[in-house]
Amino acid sequence: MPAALIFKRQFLPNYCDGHRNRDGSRARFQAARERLLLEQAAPYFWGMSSQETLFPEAAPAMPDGFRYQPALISPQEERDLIEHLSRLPLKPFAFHGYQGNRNVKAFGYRYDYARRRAEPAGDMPDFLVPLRRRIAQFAGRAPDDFVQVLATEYPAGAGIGWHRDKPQFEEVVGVSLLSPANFRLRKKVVAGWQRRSQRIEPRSAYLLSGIVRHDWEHSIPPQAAPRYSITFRTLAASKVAP
Ligand SMILES: O=C(O)CCC(=O)C(=O)O
Repeated sequence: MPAALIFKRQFLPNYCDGHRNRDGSRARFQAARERLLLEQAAPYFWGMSSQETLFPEAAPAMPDGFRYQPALISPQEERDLIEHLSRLPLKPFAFHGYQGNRNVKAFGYRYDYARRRAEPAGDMPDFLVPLRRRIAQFAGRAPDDFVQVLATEYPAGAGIGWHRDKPQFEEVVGVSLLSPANFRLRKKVVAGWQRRSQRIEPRSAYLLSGIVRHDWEHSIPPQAAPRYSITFRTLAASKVAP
């Protein structure tokens, strides 16, 4: 059966029993109605299989190694963490003399951009211990594996550009606080970029490991509302400064 006829039968149930003029031609209003419905529905039809037209389009799968966990912590835990974070001596992110519009504080290790290495930083504060236990459970690792923590404050209008985490670090778990964000992923392919994204809600966590951590870049576009993130990282054993 021609595609156009399948389309008409599917989207225009009255197609076969429309009003007719005396001479047998279809009444004008019926033809106009048909045209309108065709215009509205055609984009959903062409290019899809007849099976797909029955269901909304499914979001493409996220890359291997990406996991997302909504509601990892409670609203009260979120409030307590924000209270602690707001008292930390956060400093503007600095990169080769350029200052980003987000504010950060590293624990365990910090990345030195001038020397291109991870260097020891101050101990992780006690208030992060229960959260580290929770994210380790989510990641299926021991809490002590997560030896690096970065607290980041994004004021309204701030985001983070496309990047991969430094090779000194391995797995990354990020916890979001205060407002949602669009976590974008991209990977270079022959014809351009393959792209994915995940809306990350406050109190949620995401994991980057394996393929998504090594082969994909990630970024967060500037947002209207302030947000905090706490990212925990394991070390890539052989790549740490002696
Ligand atoms: O805020 C976030 O969740 C992303 C942080 C990030 O990509 C980074 O610190 O490298």
